Amino acid sequence: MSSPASDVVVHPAWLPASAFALFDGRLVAVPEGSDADPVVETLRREVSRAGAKIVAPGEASVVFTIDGERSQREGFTISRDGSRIVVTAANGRGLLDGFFHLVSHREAAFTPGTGIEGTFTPAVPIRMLDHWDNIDVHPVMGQVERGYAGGSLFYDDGDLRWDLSRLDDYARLLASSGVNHVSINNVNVHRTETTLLTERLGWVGRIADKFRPWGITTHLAVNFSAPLVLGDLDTSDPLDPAVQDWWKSTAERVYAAIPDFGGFVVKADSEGQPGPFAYNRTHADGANLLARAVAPFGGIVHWRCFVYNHKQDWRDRSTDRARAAFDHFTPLDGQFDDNVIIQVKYGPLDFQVREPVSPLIAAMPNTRVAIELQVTEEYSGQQKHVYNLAEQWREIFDFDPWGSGGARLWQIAAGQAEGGRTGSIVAVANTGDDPFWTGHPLAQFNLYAFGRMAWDPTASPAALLDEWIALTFGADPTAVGETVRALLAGSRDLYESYTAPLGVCFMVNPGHHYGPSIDGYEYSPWGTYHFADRDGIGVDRTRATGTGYSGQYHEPWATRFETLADCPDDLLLFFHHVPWSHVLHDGTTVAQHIYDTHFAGAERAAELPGLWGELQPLADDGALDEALFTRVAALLDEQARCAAEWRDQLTTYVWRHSGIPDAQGRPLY
Ligand code: GCW
Repeated sequence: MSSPASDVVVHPAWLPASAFALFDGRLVAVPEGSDADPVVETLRREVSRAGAKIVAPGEASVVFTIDGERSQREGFTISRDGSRIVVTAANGRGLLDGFFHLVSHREAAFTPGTGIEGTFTPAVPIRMLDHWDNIDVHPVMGQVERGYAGGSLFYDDGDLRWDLSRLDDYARLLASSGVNHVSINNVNVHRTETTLLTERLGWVGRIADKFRPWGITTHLAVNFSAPLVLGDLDTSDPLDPAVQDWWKSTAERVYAAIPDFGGFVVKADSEGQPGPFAYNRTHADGANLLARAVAPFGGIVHWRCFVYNHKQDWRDRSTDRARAAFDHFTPLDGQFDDNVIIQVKYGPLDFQVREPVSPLIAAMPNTRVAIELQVTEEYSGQQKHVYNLAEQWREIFDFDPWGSGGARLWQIAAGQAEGGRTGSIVAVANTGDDPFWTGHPLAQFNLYAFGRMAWDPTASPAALLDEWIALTFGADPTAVGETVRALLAGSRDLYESYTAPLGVCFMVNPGHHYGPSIDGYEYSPWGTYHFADRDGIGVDRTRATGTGYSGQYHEPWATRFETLADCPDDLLLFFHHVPWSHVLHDGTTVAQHIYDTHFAGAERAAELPGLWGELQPLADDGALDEALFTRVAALLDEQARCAAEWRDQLTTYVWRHSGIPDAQGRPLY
């Protein structure tokens, strides 16, 4: 076991004591807990911790009650009985969700007529955070792959953390936001991490014990070649009976140790991870192999679709990474077992700031689909820049793959699209052992918003921001709240304005993916090109003259993306290769658009430190957490610096390649 964690002060995020003020002194009735449903006991503790007194239902002003006959197993109902609030649910987790619903509504919760009553049911049953945590510190990726918030909350340099008590606070934060499933290791499952299934299974059990009282189910990412990697067999062929037996007996051992284990997450045939292709088998063969091992116990397999050739020849312009997931998986629709959920990244490339929604999500009506998001900000400023992910998720969830009048994207995961089946909403976590949990303190908002939007994918980012600000910083409209709102609202558009333009993607430094490197991936094997030259820029993904990717969409999008005049400007360079002088819908040329957005974006970023700096007196007199103030101040300086670097590289690149001067004569180098 590793050494005890230092006694660092952990920030309460959106659950400071002040957030519970309305329960202080209140009389509340809560059922007795039981071994069968430990979350009820958690609720009792939460109610007491909030300062309420637990009393019999007859004396209470808030009554939590379990209704075993309730038709919805998930969610809760809030009603009023005279002046009493009654929260009803089928189980402890439903009641806990109801409790946090009241907390998040603050005064309104106890004010009649404010509309907090009703039945609240999550859109999807599985709202999962995937942690890309390594046990061993990986030589390139560190303790947490794409982690920007310090080390792992679970592991510390080769070992399980000696002190897991911080997971109590973590699980509480996740549960309060709506998350109810976690996967606890990297999907790139290295040798040591493979043993979480076997000799290190006890660790998984200890972590699951921490999440269980909050109604959170634990899953594990597994290595498809585990039987081979662990040296038990000389094959991982999914059709080999010995391999099938290996997975069955392994699953039996896992469920004997952790009876409520959630299931497996798998990255196969992707970026060097092993998979069924090695045996000429399909991904349905592979997924069903694992699904059949966990099915007797109610387990689920989340099978990722991030399958593409990462050793592409950049000279070959016919291969298109964006096509790959759709091409691999749509022929398999209908072949996956019922307990397989196909996990698809929201875009066809890789968590970019602007890419079209993946056509695969709407192309498998006979398959359960999970939409995969990244809360960790690999490509969106790495928790050094302010970036409001909820604003981006709003657009993603609202995308209408069959055109207006048809289902929205989120409804596919929710099983509400025609012929569709219920899937899940999943995101890669942005947390670590950083005292602020998320590196950038304002990135806590994204964690909160993920849970809330996985529960209610129609939620408004502005309303969630208000809710989160009130919980975290207090409800009164203060300078802090106003400034935080000013920083976060619109921050996605701001980031986009000074980074890769018009949906062209990447242009980041290879490897770590932070900061500009316009040609960084241009001659690499990764399939992420922009094809800029003296004449123009962009990827021709049309059916007429390009890779044909536009044809993977249903109408009206297939035609809209294909047709230069109709393609949305913000995705122009994703679908078309155009001259620098191409005129956008607003009348500016591509070259001038890049100049204008980048100069304006960097200028705006340069103003942010000053805006935040106005709060200095509040930090001085203790009204604002000084450590938080200082951390944000330093990060805003870095954002401003980095935005200027992006501006100068992008604008100079355009100038040198196109020879088109900036109409406003701003400095180019
Ligand atoms: O975005 C890419 C990341 C990899 C990651 C991969 C994936 C875990 O750069 O670090 O690997 O996606 O989603 O599997």
